[in-house]
Amino acid sequence: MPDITLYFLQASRSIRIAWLLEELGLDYKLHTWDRESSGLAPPEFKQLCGTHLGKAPVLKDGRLTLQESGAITEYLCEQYDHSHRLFPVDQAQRAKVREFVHAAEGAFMVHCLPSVYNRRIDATLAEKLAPGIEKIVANDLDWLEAELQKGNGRYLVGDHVTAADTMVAFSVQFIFRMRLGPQDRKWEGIEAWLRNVENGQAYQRAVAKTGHQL
Ligand SMILES: N[C@@H](CCC(=O)N[C@@H](CS)C(=O)NCC(=O)O)C(=O)O
Repeated sequence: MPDITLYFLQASRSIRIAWLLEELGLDYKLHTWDRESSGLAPPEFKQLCGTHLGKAPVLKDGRLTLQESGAITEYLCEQYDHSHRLFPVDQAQRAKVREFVHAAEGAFMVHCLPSVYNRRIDATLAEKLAPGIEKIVANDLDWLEAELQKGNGRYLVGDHVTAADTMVAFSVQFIFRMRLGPQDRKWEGIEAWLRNVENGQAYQRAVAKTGHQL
């Protein structure tokens, strides 16, 4: 039996990994931490998680300690997705899933986070730069909307949850919750997809176990 522990920070990307572990039907120990009032993870998290960066999520599997939600996702799928449900074998589908796994951080989060940092540093500057950043974020959301229109609209790739959904959902929830895109636009396909995956049993179990709330 694997000896897996998830170091989970509230209101964070950690939900991606709790959800994936539930999708994979794996047993895992869960350590949850609330954020400090600064928004940062508490010092105990940083001491215990065993990484230099001290960012969540962190996964331990036996003697392996891993950070970066995308890398953790790929590791868990390689190790435990024996039926290749989360990372399909079909080459084209697998490539699309990998594209989304990377885009979750490398496009969606990279493009919206400057606004979050600007808000923390200087409200006036944040307001000045927001329209430019919103355009880039809107372009990412337009891409996602178009991808959903090409498929069944319920999942990003194929006809069931894959690692694409478990990675990208948080990015989009974060963009909507923090109002990082233009507020005069709506992405109905994305909203319907989010409702669908959020209603999934594994996602619901992950939320119930961790207390995740954004
Ligand atoms: N690219 C990393 C980002 C990790 C990250 O920035 N985590 C945030 C939470 S979403 C965090 O730990 N923030 C608290 C802190 O920096 O103390 C990943 O995908 O795991």
